[in-house]
Amino acid sequence: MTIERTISIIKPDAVAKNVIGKIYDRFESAGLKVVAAKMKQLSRAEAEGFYAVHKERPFFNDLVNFMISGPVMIQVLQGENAVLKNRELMGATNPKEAAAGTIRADFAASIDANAVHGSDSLENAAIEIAYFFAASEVYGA
Ligand code: RTP
Ligand code: MG
Repeated sequence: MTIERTISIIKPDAVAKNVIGKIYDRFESAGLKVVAAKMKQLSRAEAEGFYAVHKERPFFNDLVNFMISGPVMIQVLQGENAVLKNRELMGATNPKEAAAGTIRADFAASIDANAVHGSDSLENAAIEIAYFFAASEVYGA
């Protein structure tokens, strides 16, 4: 059994749709625990830094503009295989391809406005947690 931590971000579209609680229910029902959380309006520099890995991609500007279009809800999820479990709960990047019952299938409108972000590896999870939270702000045992 591997207890991991991962970053989840509820993106501006899902915050605006008022489905933070419904998305938290997916995490909790799957055995993932919220051990840190903050609502935040990202600055352009924060969003560019967070998605720096994509900075040469054609969709980078649209992605950054979308991520700063309203507040996001950022949380650290802790639990068994948290990184992969969160990605499974999220569903495919393009909601049209996301499996039925996943967060993106149920709450996302398009590949740009796709409701949630999740760390894609344990290594990136550690980097992303440190990007948004001080160690003292994470409450998992
Ligand atoms: P995320 O990082 O937000 O959790 O999404 P992801 O891993 O499923 O997808 P990723 O490849 O990391 O892409 C980051 C975000 O960029 C937008 N995107 N647009 N138009 C396109 O082809 C395209 N590809 C990616 C999506 O909004 C995606 O969530
Ligand atoms: Mg990604």
